[in-house]
Amino acid sequence: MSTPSPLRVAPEVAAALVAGTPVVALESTIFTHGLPRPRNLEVALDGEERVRAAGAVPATIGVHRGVPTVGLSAAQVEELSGDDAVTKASIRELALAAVTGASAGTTIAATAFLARAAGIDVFATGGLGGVHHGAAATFDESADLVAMARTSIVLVSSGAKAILDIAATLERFETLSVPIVGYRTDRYPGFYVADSGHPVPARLDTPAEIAALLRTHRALGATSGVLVANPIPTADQLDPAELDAVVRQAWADAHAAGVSGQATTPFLLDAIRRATGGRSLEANVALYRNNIALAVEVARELATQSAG
Ligand code: PSU
Ligand code: MN
Repeated sequence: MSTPSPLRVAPEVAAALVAGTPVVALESTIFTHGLPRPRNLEVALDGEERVRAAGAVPATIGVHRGVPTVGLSAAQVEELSGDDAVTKASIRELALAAVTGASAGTTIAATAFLARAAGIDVFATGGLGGVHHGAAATFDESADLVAMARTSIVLVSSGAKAILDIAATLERFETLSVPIVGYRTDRYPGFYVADSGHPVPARLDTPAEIAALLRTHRALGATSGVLVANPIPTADQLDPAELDAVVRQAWADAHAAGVSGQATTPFLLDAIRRATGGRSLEANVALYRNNIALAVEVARELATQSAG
């Protein structure tokens, strides 16, 4: 006997996919673990609203009471955003959450995985996971890396999170054969800042070209995702010189507190928020909105190109 799929796709999302209406996937770890309350809920619902206002359908993805869900309702988003018992699920925790009936925010890795299972082509987030500093000794690199190597989806982010070893992250994506394109930039973005200090391997200037890239990648039989690196608007970025010192201090605090594993990323983001008096939070929200806007345009192009 085979196990029926435990995945739930909201009727609105399923209908949009059938009709060729553009759909944009949104993750839930960003609001369950990445942003402080009550701002987390506000940002999550505002993100959905922006997708709708641009004429697309949002699919916020997470695990609600054991059900991996593509297209959480507003009530479900609210429940996940306010509950301390909600865990952080990467791909390996999905079945576990389903079996135990737990609620979980899904990381980029798990969100991309579920989005693809539902047939979604485009996903917007804030900052991508990657290789942590000291990974040569700790082996701590995000499951986002391997997931993007295996999942055929366009992910719009503002680069890897500033807390990461960016050079090592870019090397790993090269090894994993994941295309990375800068959107209207030659520099790889640095999450809270527009330039991480590293060049981006390639550049595209229009949503239509990005859509064509995914379609051509698939047509060649390539199975990885496509990373679109969309820089934070410079008016919204943090001071790059200040950020450097703040990130260093956040890491020192994490070591002193003995933080490791899944808790590392949320701890660092929160330490940076406190150290910048909340300005990193405003930057995070601004870049997330900017990524959602681009993701909608890419989803629209993909919907049009498939129809044609
Ligand atoms: N980007 C943000 N805020 C977040 C994250 C990314 O702006 O909270 C989350 C994403 O869900 C990402 C996860 O997948 O952090 C990476 O965690 P880790 O390094 O433990 O894999
Ligand atoms: Mn990790």
